[in-house]
Parts: sequence; C-alpha cells; structure tokens
Amino acid sequence: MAIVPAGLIFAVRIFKNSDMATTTKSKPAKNSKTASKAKPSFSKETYLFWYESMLLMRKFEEKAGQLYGMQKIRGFCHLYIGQEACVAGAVTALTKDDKWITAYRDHAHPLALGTNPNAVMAELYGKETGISKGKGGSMHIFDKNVNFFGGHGIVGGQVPLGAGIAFAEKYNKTGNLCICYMGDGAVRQGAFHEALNLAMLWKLPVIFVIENNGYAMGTSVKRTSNVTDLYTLGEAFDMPSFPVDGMKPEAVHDAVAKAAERARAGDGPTLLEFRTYRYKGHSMSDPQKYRTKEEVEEYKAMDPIETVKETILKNKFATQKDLDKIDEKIVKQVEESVKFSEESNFPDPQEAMTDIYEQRDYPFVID
Ligand SMILES: Cc1ncc(C[n+]2csc(CCOP(=O)(O)OP(=O)(O)O)c2C)c(N)n1
Ligand SMILES: [Mg+2]
Repeated sequence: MAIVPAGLIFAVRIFKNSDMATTTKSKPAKNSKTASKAKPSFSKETYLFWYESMLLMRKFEEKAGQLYGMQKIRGFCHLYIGQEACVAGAVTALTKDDKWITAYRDHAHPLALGTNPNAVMAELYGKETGISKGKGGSMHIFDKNVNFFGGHGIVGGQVPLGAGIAFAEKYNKTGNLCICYMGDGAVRQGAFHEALNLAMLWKLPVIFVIENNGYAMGTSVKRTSNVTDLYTLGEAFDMPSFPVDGMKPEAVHDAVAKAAERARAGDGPTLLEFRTYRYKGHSMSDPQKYRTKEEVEEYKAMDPIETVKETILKNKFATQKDLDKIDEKIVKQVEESVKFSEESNFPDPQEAMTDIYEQRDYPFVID
C-alpha cells in the first residue's frame, strides 16, 4: 500500500474514501521509500520514463534557477523542484489527447508532455523562439501540440477554465478528459467551489488536482482554513475525492487512472489532493522564514527521483551505467536549451500588438 508523506504539515486522519488503492489510513515511518516494496507493479519502461522525465524537469529548473540569479531570466519564476512525481505519474495514466491546464508553476507539465525544452527555456528568456513567442514568460507556457493549455497567473483562475475545457470534450463527445492542476492556495477561491459544483452537476470529464505543497507563498494550509484535509472539500458536491501521496509517481498514476476511468465512463469529475512539497522558495525571492530547514530535509529524504532510481536499480531495470547515460543526455539537452535561448532574438516590439483578442464592437471603445 502506498503511503502519505510524513505528517509535518499535513494532518493525517482516517479517510472516508478508503476504497482507493493509493490512499492510506496511517502515518508513514519517516523517510520510507517505495524502493523497499517487494515487487513493483509498473513496468521497466514506465519506471525509466518516470526517471528520465523527472530528471529533465529537475535539471531544467536547476538551470533556470541559476540563470535567474545571473539575470538572464527576469520577472517571475516559480520552480517545481520536489513536486515532479505529481506530473510524471499522471502522464503515464492518461492519453495524448487528454487536455492539461495548471497555474503559474508550469514548466514541468509541458516538459513531461513532450514540449521542446528549447522552446520552454527561450520563453523564460523572453525570446521570440519561446513557446509563447517570448510574450508570456515563466508563468504563461502554452503548447497546443501537446494539449497543454497553460500557465495561469491568477490563483484559481484556471479551475473554471479546466471545467470549461472538459465541457467542450463532453459536448463534442471526444472521450477525452481535462486534468486541471491547482495549488492549495487556489482552493480558498470562490471560483474553485463554483467550478466543482457545476462540474459535478454536469458530470464533466475533469480531474481536479490540488498540488498541496503545504504553502501558498508563505502561508501554511492550516493558517487559511479550518479544513486542512483539502480533498474533503469535494465532498460538499458529492464528488469522489481522495488524498494521494504526491511524492510517488506510482500513487499518482493509480489515482489518476481511476479518476480517468470514471471520467470516460461518463461518471464525472474526481478531486485528488496530491500531498507534495516544494524544496525551493515560492518564487525566486523568498527568504523562507515560514518553515524550518529540517522540514525541507525531511521531504528531500523522500525525493521521487531518488526513490524511482532505487526501484530501477533494485529490480535491475537498468544499471547505474545506463542511468548515468540518461543523466548525461538530460544535461546536454538542458545545455542545448540555454545555447538556443542565448542565440535567439528578443521579439520585435511590434509583436506586442499581435495575438490580442479584440472585440471590435465593444461599446465603450470609441476611436
Ligand atoms: C487571485 C490572486 N490572488 C493572489 C495572488 C498572489 N499570489 C500569487 S501565488 C500565490 C500563492 C498561491 O499558492 P498555491 O495555490 O498554494 O500554489 P503554489 O505556489 O504553492 O504552487 C498568491 C497568493 C494571485 N496571483 N492571484
Ligand atoms: Mg501551495
């Protein structure tokens, strides 16, 4: 049975929805690892995909952090480091035609879906070769080719949008679904509750995912509401709602696969609370006075990349040498994305006037 990460910031309680394989009723031993499980229930290919995908997210963002320090990247930049399993596990549970949407902590999702790292890095640089033509920056990565709908800076703003995308899928009878990520801060927004209500009423094919990393900027979950088991918020709408160990791609995959099954069967949405942790600050300038170094270290000891690596080695899915080769490949890929961005041009100032929605008959604008 998978387990919930150590209960430093999350109150673990007996869950009502105990029918989900990915949830637990007990608090884990500190630093427990998936690698110690006897037989993995996922294939070698899946583990290697998770390893490579999470390593790309990690190395890409470590580099982005350095480049920010060098002022090559400016503006906002929110790193996903520590949270990688929340995306990797979902990618293997869904199809290529499913739609994705998230908040501003948005580099990892498109990278895992197959967006070219060059185009993501160039976007961080604000270059014309960026995935949003250098006009969006870190918070506004979009890639239609991989069905990634952004990249949204208004906390909770993407939640009704995600429900809307799911509405379109249902209306067009595509059989696809939308997975809609948000932070723990977003669930305190009215839009979250309104979107969940209608999504459940209309049985929309949407998976709402709360990436509960314990904090909204410097404000801990328990300082924002009496309700700290965030998945229970879905129960107000009779929505199947579950907590998931967000440090383990296995648990994420299982939970998303079940939710996807429900959505595709026409049974509507599911709310999943991925319990995870970000190792870095909220954004690039965060003194992190709201948490202790020990807390960060405790989560680092459950690092998803390390545990997946241990599982791979223990089960002889690959040798250390094979993994070193993957590491080298990823480092090169990231270096190449920096070179590509450095050599690209900034957009022409005229570009600021393109890709803008304009309603010509808007009554209050008179030339
Ligand atoms: C509507 C709105 N209010 C406030 C902000 C300022 N703000 C930016 S990020 C953030 C914290 C959100 O935290 P959470 O949803 O937990 O996401 P995380 O950063 O942890 O991924 C806030 C309050 C905003 N962008 N939008
Ligand atoms: Mg948060």
